[in-house]
Amino acid sequence: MSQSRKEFLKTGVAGLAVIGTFSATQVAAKESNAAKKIFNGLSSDKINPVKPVVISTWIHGIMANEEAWKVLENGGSSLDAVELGVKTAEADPTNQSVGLGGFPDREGRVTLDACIMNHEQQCGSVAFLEYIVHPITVARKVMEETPHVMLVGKGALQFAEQQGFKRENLLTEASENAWRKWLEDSKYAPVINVENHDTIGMLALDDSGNISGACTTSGAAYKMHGRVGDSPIIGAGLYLDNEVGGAVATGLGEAVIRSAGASVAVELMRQGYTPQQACDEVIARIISKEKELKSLQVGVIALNKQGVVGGSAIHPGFNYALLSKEHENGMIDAPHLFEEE
Ligand code: SD4
Repeated sequence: MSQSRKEFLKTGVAGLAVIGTFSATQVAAKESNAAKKIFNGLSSDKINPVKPVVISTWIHGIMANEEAWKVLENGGSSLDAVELGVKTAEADPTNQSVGLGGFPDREGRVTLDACIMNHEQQCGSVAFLEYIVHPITVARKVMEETPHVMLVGKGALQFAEQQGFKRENLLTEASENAWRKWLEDSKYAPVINVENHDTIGMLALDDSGNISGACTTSGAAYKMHGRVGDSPIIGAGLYLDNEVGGAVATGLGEAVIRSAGASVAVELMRQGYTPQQACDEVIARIISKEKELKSLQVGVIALNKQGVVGGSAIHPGFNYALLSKEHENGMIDAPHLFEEE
């Protein structure tokens, strides 16, 4: 990317969002900022669902939203909704980026990352967890049954087994075959928008007006053994504050961690940004700081207390599923902020 393009992003999209205190006029000015004109695709600022509402990343979000809706439409909690919702992707062996059937690391081992957060700012997380189909449920157990937030590796597995989870082989034939093929070159080059599904991140606002979020993944395919991405890191892959809203990220976790993606989105919403603007700003900052943008994809989605949603990405191809009382379960193409020259 040329310097001028970077500068534009800094002073255009990113420039409108320097963290600080904004007057009402400044906040209003952001609404009509010319920078928004560069957005491609549907601006989800236009969509104003009423509660309950659920959003989740990628096409597997459709099935996940449906599951979450069974809880939400009966007045259930957003926490139950997001846990049940993302479990659909974890259990699906054909989904090679989450849970069972996930692509392994370079040693052929499937290691999972997940976290969950509720409206009381409670959270639980597991990382580098092997053999357990539903890391999100283990993460919830960490939140509810331990004094800790995060357990990793062997300790997380030990805890899961103590909680009654059974060990299973998560490496399906299809993922093993893909890994064996990868071994021929052994080149670590994450492909963006893998088959249009990647990490599943979900946010829900329930009838009581409470927000929860969940994020779960098998991480980057063929990563180094022991690598942990953004998905189990509260503040990077997921963050929420029930006074404001929540955000989840997908894509290359290293870039999301470096930008504290989800927590920045929430802080921007606290200062008056719409969910769409907050997501755009997080993506713009990543674009302005990361060097290798061609092969770097990050997508962020956000939901605020009013049930307004937003989503944004570096490259085209990122979408998210939205379901609410007023919006049939369907995909929204997120605008992308990076244009190759
Ligand atoms: C991660 N955000 O572990 C997750 C998923 C991923 O390429 O790897 N996407 O970084």
